[in-house]
Amino acid sequence: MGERDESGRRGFLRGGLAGAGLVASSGVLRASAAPVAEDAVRPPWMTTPGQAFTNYGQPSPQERAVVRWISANRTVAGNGVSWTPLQDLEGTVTPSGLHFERHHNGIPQIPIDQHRLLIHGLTRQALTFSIADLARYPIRSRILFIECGGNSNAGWHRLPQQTQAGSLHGLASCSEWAGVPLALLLDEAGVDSSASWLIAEGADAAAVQVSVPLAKASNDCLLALYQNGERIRPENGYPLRLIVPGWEGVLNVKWLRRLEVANQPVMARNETARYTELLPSGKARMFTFVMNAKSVITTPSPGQTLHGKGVYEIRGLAWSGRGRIRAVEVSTDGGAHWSEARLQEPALPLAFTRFRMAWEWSGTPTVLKSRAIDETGYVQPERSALIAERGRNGYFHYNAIACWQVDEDGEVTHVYS
Ligand SMILES: Nc1nc2c(c(=O)[nH]1)N[C@H]1C(S)=C(S)[C@@H](COP(=O)(O)O)O[C@H]1N2
Ligand SMILES: [Mo]
Repeated sequence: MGERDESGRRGFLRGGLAGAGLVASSGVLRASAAPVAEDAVRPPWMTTPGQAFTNYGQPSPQERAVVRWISANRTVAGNGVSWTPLQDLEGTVTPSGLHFERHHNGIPQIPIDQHRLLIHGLTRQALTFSIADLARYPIRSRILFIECGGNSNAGWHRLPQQTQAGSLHGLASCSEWAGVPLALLLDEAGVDSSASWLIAEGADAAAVQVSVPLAKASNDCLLALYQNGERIRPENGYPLRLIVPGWEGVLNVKWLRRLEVANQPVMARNETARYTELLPSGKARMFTFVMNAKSVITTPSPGQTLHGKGVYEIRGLAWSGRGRIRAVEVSTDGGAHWSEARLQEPALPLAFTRFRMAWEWSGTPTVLKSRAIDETGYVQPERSALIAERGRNGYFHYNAIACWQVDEDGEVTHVYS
């Protein structure tokens, strides 16, 4: 049955709960019944004309609390992160102004007509492109998540951190990215057969450098010019950004200025001192590019309160760097039983996938969990399994099942199982 058949109150109950009649008769989903006469009174905003046009729209001032949560590094200028408030958003696309941020040295202010992209190294010819030059190539667009490799790393702490879902897992966002397929420009430059890596460099003060295997670079990478229909926001890489679908956020170099075709990785700080981790065996994990499947329940989630027993819709996001989300299973009893949530269509590969499931809360304390399964059959692990595999030196790539406890007052907190 498609989403449409399941819309409305009856579908909600039928699709999500056995014994729907029982829930309906308990009256938990009713709207408040107002006397009809009250509807006839016109509110003040219907008695005078509204406000004037604006050149660029802004969210309602009443939504002022829906903001990125900033965590700035006080010792390095412009270094830090800001988190997407996942718990306050719906659907799958992150509003551009709420896309998470990770800057190593601030946001450069680049005049668009002075920006250049250089492609050089093991190529038949070196090429430079202005933004206007790039705009003459065919454009492709995809809805894709970007997730920092350090997202969710509070999960490695011994005690569950008490903060909102977005401040735990919101170094991940999803946008429509439009730009020129990188493969086209690599073809034009003429890549030497000895080449195996592509080194990308940003035009920020940190001059962030990363190495991308050439096979990935010439497969599905994009040189993005647009984000959610408009030019990329300054903080997300204006005017040009490399998009490496499904792989660690750091590879998605912002303010992209240089691509060097090479036969070895550059071994920059971000791939040696960072993003390399010791395993219990003493071996190091390195170049762990793909982001594994993850899911998080955004409603209800920590900091939110359920107002009494009855029917609620559990809502959340799932994504995988290996492709499409095949299923999301939800447990409302701490993991004893699991049921499949409904996925919002279309469930696109390498994009946020929204899941929803009806739940009748009995009013007794319980733990909510979700686990993502992607199209490769990969199943999001329990925290204990992740720690058994990775040991206690982990900092990056934490993707264990998140557990939200609902207490008898309906308050939601973060727990580990
Ligand atoms: N030039 C440049 N590119 C960069 C970074 C940076 O600081 N400078 N940060 C990287 C990291 S670690 C991540 S997770 C993503 C963050 O992208 P966003 O700020 O658009 O969310 O950009 C990557 N690209
Ligand atoms: Mo990152």
